[in-house]
Amino acid sequence: EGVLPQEYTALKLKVLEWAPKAAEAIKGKIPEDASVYLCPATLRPETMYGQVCCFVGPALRYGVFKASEKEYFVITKRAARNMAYQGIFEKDGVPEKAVDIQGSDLIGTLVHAPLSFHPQVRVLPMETVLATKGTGVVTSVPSDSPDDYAMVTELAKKPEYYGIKKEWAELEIIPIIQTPTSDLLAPHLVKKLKIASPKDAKQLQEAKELAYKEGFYQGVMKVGDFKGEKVEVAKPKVREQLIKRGEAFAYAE
Ligand code: A2H
Repeated sequence: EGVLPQEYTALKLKVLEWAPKAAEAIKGKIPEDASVYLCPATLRPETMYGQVCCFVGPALRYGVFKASEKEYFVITKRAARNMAYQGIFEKDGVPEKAVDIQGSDLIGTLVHAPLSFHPQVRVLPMETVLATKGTGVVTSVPSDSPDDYAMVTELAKKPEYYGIKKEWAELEIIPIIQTPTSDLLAPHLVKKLKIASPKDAKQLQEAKELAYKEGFYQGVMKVGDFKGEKVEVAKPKVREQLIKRGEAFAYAE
């Protein structure tokens, strides 16, 4: 790990409809007039137009933490502690956990994805989500993230195995960023490096590095308010816009 803190953008994906087990877990424990959000941490806010689902680790434990009277966040306990320390929650001190939830119980929950061409997306499983990084929640942008592309491809291939509906993993992948190589850089690299599944960790690492460099330094926005601008320039602008609208907040670790 580097010495400098990682500056994430934590997105607020509002829960529209809970999966049955999650609904049971939260019943009576959250005020009726409060909103609950899944809060994925991302380094690529400018790609949020391309969200198609939201990943959680099925084996991980999450909490529903009270951010304010009206807002609750679904994140790991570790992230809640960091957020409390960074003054993100209304009340200082130990974060207040309203509910404990197993990642697998969140699968199928319907959330609102800010900026996305697909405003409503499902929570889906990804076994490689780390409990030790970010919030333990990862928003999925298969156009620009090789990990995300490999995972949604796998989910669409074996929906029964993962206990999901096939259509949840089959939302259209829309080009967001044009680079010299492609306007769907992640799918292009996954095919080129012959990555067959999310378990091909070594090739995925390589694809991830290639995609990040080319996307950041040579990418141009194809969509959104900053269409035609370089990714380098658009990234902080999209981030600011999301934060101003109350759809995201700064989170560091
Ligand atoms: B990124 P770094 Cl389009 N476990 O967001 C595994 N991966 C996690 C995670 C966790 N607990 N928390 C965050 N991440 C992912 C978008 C994206 C991302 C794109 C392209 C590349 C990319 C959409 N997914 O990341 O180790 C999140 O995915 C490639 C580095 O802190 C987050 O940004 O550098 C990124 O990893 C943070 O990884």
